[in-house]
Parts: sequence; C-alpha cells; structure tokens
Amino acid sequence: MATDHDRFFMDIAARSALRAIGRVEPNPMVGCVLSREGRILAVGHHRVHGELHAERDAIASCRAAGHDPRGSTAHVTLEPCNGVGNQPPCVEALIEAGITRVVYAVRDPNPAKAGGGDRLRSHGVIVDQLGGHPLAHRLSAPFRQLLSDELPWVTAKWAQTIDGRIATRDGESKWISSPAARRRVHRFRSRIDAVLTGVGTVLADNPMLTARAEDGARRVRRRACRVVIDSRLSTPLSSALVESAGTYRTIIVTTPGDEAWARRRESLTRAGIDVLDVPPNPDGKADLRQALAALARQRELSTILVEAGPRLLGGLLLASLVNEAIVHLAPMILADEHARPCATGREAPLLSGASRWRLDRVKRIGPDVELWYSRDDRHGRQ
Ligand code: AOF
Ligand code: ZN
Repeated sequence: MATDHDRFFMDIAARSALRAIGRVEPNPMVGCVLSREGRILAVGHHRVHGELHAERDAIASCRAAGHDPRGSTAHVTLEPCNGVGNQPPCVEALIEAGITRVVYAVRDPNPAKAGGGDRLRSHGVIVDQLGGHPLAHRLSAPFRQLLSDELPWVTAKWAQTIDGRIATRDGESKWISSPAARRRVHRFRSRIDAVLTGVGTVLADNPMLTARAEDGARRVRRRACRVVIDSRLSTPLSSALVESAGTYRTIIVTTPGDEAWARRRESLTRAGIDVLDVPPNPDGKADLRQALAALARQRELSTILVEAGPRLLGGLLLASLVNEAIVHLAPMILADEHARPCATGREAPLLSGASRWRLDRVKRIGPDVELWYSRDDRHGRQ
C-alpha cells in the first residue's frame, strides 16, 4: 500500500527527473529516490538519452556517499525496466543492490521493457504502484503518446493582453510580453526538438525562431529545428528562415500542388530547406495531423513548440493536436474587437462546446504571468 510518505519521496523523484527535460527525449524522464526508515540515502535520474537509468544513477550515488543500498526502498517515477536496450535492465540492478521495496508511479508502456514489477515480485521484492501523481505522469506522457498515436508532444505558446489578444488589428505584436518572459521562451526552445509556425507568421514577422541563450550564462542544450507549415510554398527565398537554412535545420511542410509549386519546391530545396510533402485535408491544405505524424515518424521530432498565428493554432487546437499551452499574460488591454485572438477557426455559440484545460502552474515573471495548461481529456477530446 502506498502512503503519504511514498507521495513525498515520489515528488522528489519526479522533480529530479524533470531536470533532464530536453536531454532524454523521445524516452521518458525518470527519477529515483532511495530511502531507508524514512531517510533519503540518494536521489538519481536518467540524465542523458541512452545513458545510465535513474535506478542505477541513484544506486551509484548512494554508494558514492558511503551508504549500502541493501534493505532500502526505491521510489521510481516509472516502472523499472525489464529488458535490454542501450542499458541493462534496472530490475537486475535493484535486485543485486538488495532493494527490498519498490514504489513506482507509472507503468512502462514500452513492450520491450515492461513487466519489471512482476519480475521484482518474483524475487521477493515488495512492489507498490502509486497512482494519481500528475508530474510523474507528465514525465512519460510524450513517450506514451508517441508509442500509442505516433504523434509528437505539442506545446503551444503565446503572449496575450489581459483581454486575450496576441496582436493589434494590424498585426503588431512586438512586444506584448516583457524581455524576461521572452528570454524564458528562448530557453524553452533549447529543450525541444522543433519550433513550429505558419507561413502567415513568416510573412508578417520574418522570424528566426532560433534558441538564443540571451542571458549568455546558460548553455543551449538542443538546437530546435524550425518547421513552417506552408501549403502553397509562399515562404520567400529572401526570408530570414530560408537565408539561415544552411546554419539552422529548417523544414517546410507542404502539400503537392501545380507546376509553379514544384518550381518553388525546387528553389527552396536548393536553398537548403528540407521540404516535407504531406497529403492534403479536404480544403486542399497540408493536413495537420499528417504533418505532425510525418514530423515524428520521418524526421524523429518528438517534442514541438508551436509559436503561430490564430489560424494555425486554431487548426491544431480543433484537431486536438495540442497537449499543453504556455500563456504569457501581459498587463495590457486593447479593447478592440478586431485585435487578434490566439486562436480562430470555428463558431462556438455554447460554452459546452469549449475544450477544457487544466491549470498546472502559475508563475510571475516581472510584470507578466506565465500560465501552464494541459488538455483535460476527462471531458473528451474536442
Ligand atoms: C527505467 N529507468 O531511468 C529509464 C527507463 O534504450 P534504453 O536502455 O535507455 O531504454 C529506454 C527505455 O527504458 C525507455 O523507452 C523506457 O521504456 C525505459 N526507461 N526505465 O527503469 C529509467 N529511463
Ligand atoms: Zn531501466
């Protein structure tokens, strides 16, 4: 039976795991706490893709601190693995180390690694599952979605005024959020596989979409690939994105068109753009679900940050393709009904037609507020 103590140790394991965000994907982030008689002996996590798993990391630091892990309890955010991959099975490490009880939060959905709980039990280890731990769930949610739906984990980000607008009626949006909030966005970009936007944003803002470590102190971890959804291939060869395609990997997702389209495709390819063709939707535009599936399957992009205008974001939201939203709320009011909202694309006369989101985190950043939401699937997908 899992207790309040178990929840406390699991919190620590989960927060430790989160430190590796952007370094282990597409695999799950995993954390592990070793304790004995309620006292922590060691904390470990899976730090880098393909390297030591959380359990072995915790056991190693336990020994390095001069403690014998024998007779201790392991709290792990994911069921310990039971199969060989880049790493040997964690169940063997736990048994060899003499761990007597294992508490895990989420079952390992990976068929090649599953069954760790039962294997431990067959060796006399007490095994409990601690359910309902949102952060532990979040750590492996992108991995589970990739396995089950073959879709990347999509986070949408936008900055809005108090009255919910992301730009003026003329499209002016520089700047709604403060420099501190924008620096956070740049840091976030260094933790994901791709930044995705629409051709509308490219034409309006001519963005670079790169991860600048603006504070200079923090090392950029991943260089997010830039992705533009551009069904007709209207991205100008003179855009900042195309001109820097030799330096920063850039993908344009499109759908097959006429001869002029084919010529533009050729020029973009020559300019160093990776052009990805996907089938059209009924409106003749690149189908968004197919686009994301192709980015995951053919380009191995498993985490995507969307920084797009209202139509593309609306399209992704309406197709239930957005998992999380990060909203920067700035102390400004436009009070103009033609100012741009974050998402458009349908008529929703009834509140019952609204999709539901859960507020996971609130953080004050200078004059702004950062809000983290995740899609609440308990109310059904919308
Ligand atoms: C654990 N503890 O810390 C992690 C686990 O290629 P490998 O060997 O690194 O295996 C990756 C798979 O192992 C991953 O997809 C997931 O099923 C599991 N991750 N398991 O017991 C860990 N990171
Ligand atoms: Zn493992």
